[in-house]
Amino acid sequence: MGSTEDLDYPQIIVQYSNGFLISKVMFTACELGVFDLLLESGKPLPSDAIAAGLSASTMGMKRLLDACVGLKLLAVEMTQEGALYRNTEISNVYLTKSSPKSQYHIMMYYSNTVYLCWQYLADAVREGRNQYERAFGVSSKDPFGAMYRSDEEMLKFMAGQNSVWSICGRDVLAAFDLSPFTQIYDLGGGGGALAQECVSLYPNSTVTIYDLPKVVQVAKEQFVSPEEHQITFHEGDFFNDSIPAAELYILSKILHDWDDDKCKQLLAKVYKACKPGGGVLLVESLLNEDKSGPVETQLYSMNMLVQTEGKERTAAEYSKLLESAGFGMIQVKRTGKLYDAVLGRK
Ligand code: ASE
Repeated sequence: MGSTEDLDYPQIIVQYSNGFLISKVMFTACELGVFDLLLESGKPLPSDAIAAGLSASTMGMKRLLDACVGLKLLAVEMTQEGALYRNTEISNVYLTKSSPKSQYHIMMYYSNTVYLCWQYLADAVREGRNQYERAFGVSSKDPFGAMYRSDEEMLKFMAGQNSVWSICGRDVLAAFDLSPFTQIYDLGGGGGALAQECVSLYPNSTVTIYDLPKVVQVAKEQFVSPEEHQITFHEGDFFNDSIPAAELYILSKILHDWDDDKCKQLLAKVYKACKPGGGVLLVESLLNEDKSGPVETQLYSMNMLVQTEGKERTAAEYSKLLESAGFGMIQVKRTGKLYDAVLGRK
């Protein structure tokens, strides 16, 4: 890291300029299956074997592998037969498709969808709205209509959103003792990875995933096993359809998709449905009160600008939204990871 006083050589400007090159190298190695092949092989491999195994050019693959070594995503050892490449520990755990902690799907979503929206970041800032029309030629009026413009896009989004809970799910659910709440609704629960973390952490709970009919259908078919008896489903649109009574509602990365008016509307509806003594758990990435950081959250807020109608907020902003809907006894827990937790009670 360059110091900010270093005006002779602007290390930080160079580093930020190259940031997207770093992302694309990692995304591409994932997409081509480099880490999967090296995991399956069980032994270090030369670049030509990796190239052949992945139907890539030897020259292109060699360059990609060397860049991955520079990024510490691969290790290389020199032998008489030449360079042999292997995964680092972190790549085995997070970059292979089959690992339970795999971040592969979120990276594919970033690389192939988010990336294209960011092409129009300047337009998003100028106009103050998302860029689906420019990026994909679909109306930006209904952001989830645009995000789910095809079954394939919806599946990619659901798989991507699921992957974050393998690294943050336990922390956000353990931030508060949720064991008094046994009847839980996960509004916009998507692929159900957070619901699965929830029933494993709270064995006496049942979680109902409330989401759009086509999301629920895919969740049942591809993400949640029918053997998972603590998880049930409810098909609906939480803005336009009724929300059943429950003890706890989880809104995980939901409010950040919407403006304050829509958030208040949804929270008022949740408050009405909520049983007395029940509550609502917001799972979001919290900005500092002066919005000075964390930088990941600031960047996510830029992404909400290009992709949704929402933004990332501070704990005080979420508390105000909760209070305006009637919730009280608001508690905030920062986890130190990407996502934090805010609990309000009825
Ligand atoms: C949403 C979450 C995301 C809507 C669109 C999204 C994410 C990416 N696109 O609710 C996950 C968070 N990551 C970023 C970059 O914002």
